[in-house]
Amino acid sequence: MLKNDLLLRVLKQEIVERPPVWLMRQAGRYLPEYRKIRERYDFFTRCRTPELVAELTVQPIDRLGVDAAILFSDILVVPQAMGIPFKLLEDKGPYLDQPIRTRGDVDRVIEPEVNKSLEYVLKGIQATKERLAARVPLIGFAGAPWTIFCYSIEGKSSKDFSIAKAFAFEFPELAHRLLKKITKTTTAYLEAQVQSGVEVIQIFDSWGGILSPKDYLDYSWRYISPIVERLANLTQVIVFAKGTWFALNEMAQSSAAALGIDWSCPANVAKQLTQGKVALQGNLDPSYLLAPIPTIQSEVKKMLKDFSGTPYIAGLGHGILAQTPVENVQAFVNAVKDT
Ligand code: 1CP
Repeated sequence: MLKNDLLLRVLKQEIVERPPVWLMRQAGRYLPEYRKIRERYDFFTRCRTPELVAELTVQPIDRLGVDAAILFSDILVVPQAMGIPFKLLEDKGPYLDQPIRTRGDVDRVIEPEVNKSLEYVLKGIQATKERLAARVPLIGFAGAPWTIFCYSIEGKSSKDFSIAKAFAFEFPELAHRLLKKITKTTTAYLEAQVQSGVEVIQIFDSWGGILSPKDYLDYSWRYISPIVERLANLTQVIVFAKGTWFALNEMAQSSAAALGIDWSCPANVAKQLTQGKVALQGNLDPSYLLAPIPTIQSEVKKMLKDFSGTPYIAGLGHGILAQTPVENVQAFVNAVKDT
């Protein structure tokens, strides 16, 4: 039994004493104890070493007192296991020497045995569960197929992923073939995470919002949806698809327990589009955590008021920025907990 099951209760649409709070990228560079480990081990070594995964996952629990842990890992471990050799360049982010651009490239992408090639993540989950000692639930995650597709074709981060979009629209059959491979692998991977002990799954579609409403349904939601339906039999699923308020109504018809909302969508619009069918999670602009603490406190107050009356998880509309002062992150968490 978990000592703090606020998040799980909200995901079951139960009435709770206060909204649970956790933050995307709560393990990360804003934390001095994270930076210390970062000096000694490169990024994917941190992801591949179960003791480091456990340590980095638990750091924000110890320091901030948030209501959930999110596994320290990355969405790019999935394409790596599929034979797409992502690197992470200091201050540049994900990088591929040879992005996927041809039919041959798509054909060479493998559908791995996830229990083998991603065993290190599953071991990381087990090590983390021990360290957490049932204090809070552990959230596992994966990238949405569309977001993984974007990085794999573009080969790096981008403002608009114009190469990935051009590929999708020029070679739709090839694009869908790759998306299907990613979907199959991601489904198996998330099932394995649940079997290893995560209590909640979040799917990150960081780049869903670069698509038009029609193309979002065709290239992204079409692949997220079967993952959600499959995983919902095993656990509670949160879908965070940034910039896709236009699809909230459609997504709320799924078996997702919650939808992540970013700051481009006001609470009342999110509520209206989802009609109480799912819990809502979000949605403060992470840049507000760079403002003075009294501003953070009043923004949290407004946010909680705006989302009241519906099952709700307090958080940000995207990840914590690396330059955020820890005291400000703590002030955000305290402001939610003090309500
Ligand atoms: O120390 C460092 O410089 C590494 C920075 C870092 C961290 C802390 C990266 C590289 N990944 C992570 C961890 C991470 N990534 C987590 C851990 C749990 C937590 O939130 O605390 C999670 C959930 C992710 C997921 C992730 N990786 C996403 C989806 C969420 C989002 O931010 O939109 C994406 C798009 C990535 C790709 C990625 N990995 C790392 C970076 C810097 C990026 C983004 C690059 C870009 O902007 O395109």
